[in-house]
Amino acid sequence: MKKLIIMLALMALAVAHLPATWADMGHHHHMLMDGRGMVMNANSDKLPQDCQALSETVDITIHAGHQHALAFNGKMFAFDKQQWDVKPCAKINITFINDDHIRHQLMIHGLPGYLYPEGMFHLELYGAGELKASLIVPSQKKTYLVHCELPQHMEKGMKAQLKVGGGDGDLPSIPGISAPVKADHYAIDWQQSTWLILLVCIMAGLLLPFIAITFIKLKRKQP
Ligand SMILES: [Cu+2]
Repeated sequence: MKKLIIMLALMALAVAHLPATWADMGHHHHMLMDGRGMVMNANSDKLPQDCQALSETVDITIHAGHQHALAFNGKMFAFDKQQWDVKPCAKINITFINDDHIRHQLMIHGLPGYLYPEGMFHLELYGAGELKASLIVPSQKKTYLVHCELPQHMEKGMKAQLKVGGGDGDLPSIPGISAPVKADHYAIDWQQSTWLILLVCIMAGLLLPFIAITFIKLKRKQP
């Protein structure tokens, strides 16, 4: 009987602790999830330690999708802009819009870990849709990486940069902004047939004026 009471007491204790543990987990990771997507580590009110006050509040709308990559050769996905500039200690209200029907993320890296676990601000949409979330940046002049971490999305163009106070340089491989670390190489496969096609094209190019002249001469001779 004593054992049963102890067991029941332990079970009651465990059940009582469950919601607290869940709440704690949710709080620790600052995570919001629903059927459309998720927001991790949003921060609309906590000032970084090095900021006395907010310098400005900026609203930024960021589109993600295949159509935004059309401006860049060889790219598949992109954001509609590749760079944003804000003041040190700025609050940024982000509206993230996914124009595709596949998953895309908007991740900002290198933020202070005491406000953003793992230094990361993370928005994600599982398909077309819209999400809103805010963050506050520290005072340091720094360039932050903004990208989509899904396999190959960054390599295929979904990479941008957020400059605070002018930033500390450009990151590599930002479409339209900085040179790639490894440039795409479209090699020509020089086979016998390639040479033959090239030769035929050159011959045709050389012959064309003669054919045209002959044709004109023939036409003039006609009464
Ligand atoms: Cu993506």
